[in-house]
This record gives sequence, C-alpha cells and structure tokens, in this order.
Amino acid sequence: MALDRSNPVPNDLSAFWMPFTANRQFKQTPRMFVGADKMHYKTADGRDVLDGTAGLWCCNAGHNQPRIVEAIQKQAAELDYAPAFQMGHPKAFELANRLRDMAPEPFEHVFYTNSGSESVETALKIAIAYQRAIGQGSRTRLIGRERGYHGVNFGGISVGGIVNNRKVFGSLLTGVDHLPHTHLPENAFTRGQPEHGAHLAEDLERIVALHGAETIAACIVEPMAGSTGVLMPPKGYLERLREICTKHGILLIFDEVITGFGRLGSSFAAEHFNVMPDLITTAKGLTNGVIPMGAVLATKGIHDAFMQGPEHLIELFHGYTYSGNPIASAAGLATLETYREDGLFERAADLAPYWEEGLHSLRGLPHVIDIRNMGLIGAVELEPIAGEPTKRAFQAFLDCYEKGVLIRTTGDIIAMSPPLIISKGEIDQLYGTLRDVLQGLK
Ligand code: PXG
Repeated sequence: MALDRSNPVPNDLSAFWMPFTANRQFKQTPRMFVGADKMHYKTADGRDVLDGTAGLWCCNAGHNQPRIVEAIQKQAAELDYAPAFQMGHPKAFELANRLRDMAPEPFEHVFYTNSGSESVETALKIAIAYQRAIGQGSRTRLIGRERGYHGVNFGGISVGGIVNNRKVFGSLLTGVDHLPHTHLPENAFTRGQPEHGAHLAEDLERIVALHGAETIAACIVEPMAGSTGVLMPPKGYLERLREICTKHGILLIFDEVITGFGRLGSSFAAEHFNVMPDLITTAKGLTNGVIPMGAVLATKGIHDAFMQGPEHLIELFHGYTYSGNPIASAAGLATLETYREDGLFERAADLAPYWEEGLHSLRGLPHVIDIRNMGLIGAVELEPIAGEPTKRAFQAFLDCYEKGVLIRTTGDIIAMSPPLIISKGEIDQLYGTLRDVLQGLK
C-alpha cells in the first residue's frame, strides 16, 4: 500500500509501547509533534506550541539550532561510528576537554554514557569500585533520598525514591538506604532556596550510625530535585551533606542530569551552590537533547585511583557500545559552543528574576497550594482532586496544550523549564496561558 505523505500521522499507533505514557488514553487522542524551531513545536494539525519544558528538560538551546544541525550532518558523512573500546576518535577527546574546562575545578575526567539513567549506573559503579581500589572494599552501600529520581535502571530506581517507579520491580539492589526528602510545608511559596530543612541532612549521621560508615560507598542526590516536582535544597542542606560525607569517607554524587548546562544560570548546580561533590552525572543538555548522550564527571583523585597496575590491563570494566559516539560527540561540541557563543547560561541567570516574578503572580489562583522557582525552573503545585490524584494537573496540561503551550506535570505539580533562549514576551505568554487555564480549572 502506498504511503499517504500528506498526513504525517501514521494510522496505526498500536505497535509503539510508549514510555511513561497512558498508552490507551494517548492513542485515542494522540498529541503529535512533527516539527520544531527555536522556542516552538509544530503539531500534526499545523499549530505552533510554545515549548515551556525544553522537551524533557533537555533542549536548553532551543530547537533546530543551526550549529548543532550542521555538526551532526557533517559528522554523519565523515565518521558515522567508531568502536568505543580500545579505539578512539578525535571528537570524543575534544568534547571531554571542553567539559573539563567548563566544569568546576576538581572535575578533570569524563566517562561517556547514552542517557541520564546510564550516567547514574556508571557513577554508582565507579563509587563502589573506587572504594575497593583504595582499600575500602567493605564500602558497598548506597544512600539515596525519598522522592529522588535517578533514572529507571535498577541502580537508579534502588537509590531513587519515587514509589511508582520502584514498587512493581521486585527487590531491587540490596544495601540501599534513603535520606528523608526535603519538602516541608512551612517552605510553601518560597522564592529560591527555602529557609527550613538544613537539619534533614543530619539524617545521614543516623544512617551512618545504623550501618557503620565502613559499609557505605556513596550518597547520591539531585542538588535540585526535578522529576519529583521541583524541590529546592534548603539553605545549608547541601553544605551539611558534603561535610558529613567527607567526615565519614562517603563519596557524594550530584545527579545533575537536569541541573547541568545552564538550567540554574550556571554550568552546574555544584558551581551554583558552591558545593563540590565527588562525581557529577549529566545527560540531557549535554547534546541539547538532540542525540542521546550522557557523561559522568570524576575528580582527578577518583580517576587516578583506578590508574594502577600493569598498563596493558583495562582499569574499569565498564562502558557502552555508544560511549562517546562520534555523532553524539559532534552534537555535544556544537551544543557547548552554542551555550558559550550565545551566552545562554548568563542569559538564564539574567532572566531568572523576571521568570520568578511572573511565576509567583500565579499565587492566589484556584487550587494553587505552592509555587517554587530557581534559575529557569518553576513549579506550581495544585491541590489534588479528592480521591483522584494527578487528574487536576493533567487537565491543566491538556488545556495548556490546546491553547498552544507545553508544560509538564508530575503528580499534581506543574513543572516548567523552557529553553534558555526564551524571551520575556514568551514568558508572559507561558504564564498568561497558565493563568487562564488555572482560572478555568475545576
Ligand atoms: N537523573 C535525573 C536527575 C533525571 O532528571 C535521569 C536521571 C534519567 O535520565 P534519562 O536520560 O535516562 O531519562 C533524569 C531524567 C520530567 C522528566 O518530566 C524528567 C526526566 C526524564 C523525563 C521526564 O520530570 N529526568
């Protein structure tokens, strides 16, 4: 049968089992993007939709950036794939150097992955293997946090704390414990970092006393928790976590899959909060979301601990077929160049006060029980419909989409994280639409 090119939407949607999607509902009323440019998506029915979420927190430089498009096209025609093990190609090394240059000082080495989930698994494995390499082989426990999101692989969901992502998947990793989350009602409607909650880091001392420091390899947290509904670190919290980890020889891992690459107006949250972890996980904004790629940044101390023994032997038995893939590396280089040349991190920092002001003007609208923001991230938490959690926020998502604006929801929390190229006019449009939608929401 000849394909109908006039209609870009396939008429059979059944084969694709969609991720994190209500498949049956979606396939009855599909929402399809068929194009994108800068701040907008184009829908299959020809409408422009303002991207209030940078795709899924990843297209920080906006869509179809000419530098990135060109770099990918050129690389595909020049060197499409090169083996990742025992062979190299120039761009993977170049990109690692650029990442080292933009990362805070202690981070001198880069291990490539293909996603945030893989970056998390990689960091957890490096942490445990590092402890062993320095003669601390009894340190195998991993500490995460309630409501944490660290991707969807087994390590990540074990240290993660989002119940729906864990509960049907069996016994997970052993030897994992969790800190309490930092979402306190007394911090409602805080702008930026909340006042209350630094004491919650002290729970790590309880966990150390319970298990013994000599059994704990690492503690992983999102410096700003995104997926769970945008939870800011209370003032002093990350500093205290760092102190306790250092005191007990526990590695601190920042999962910066969302906060990396300008989201808070700086290269990384570690820089933004001036708290240095031992490992940083990244993905998403590394390639502007265009080609899958992630990276773990490691300090010199961690890397060098592995560089022992005979030189002809592999130091770390870990890696992926696509680690440092040439096209992903080319996309990464062009993305970092775009961030730098266009000053996008500074732009995000400059826009943040305007973003904050507009967001908090939604206070007082029906059902709004909290508003939180930092950098170019904003969250509006709604009172759930009794007995039907998530329904109210999802309705807001559908209504915004109908009115030409893309937002994200998790539970009854609306999250917004636009490309860093957003203009003030587009911020007004985003909040104006959300205001209308919230006013009409049942
Ligand atoms: N760590 C963190 C902190 C993340 O936010 C991952 C790991 C996993 O990345 P991958 O590339 O494996 O998906 C993430 C991903 C949302 C949303 O709407 C957030 C993510 C992914 C999809 C949707 O909040 N974060």
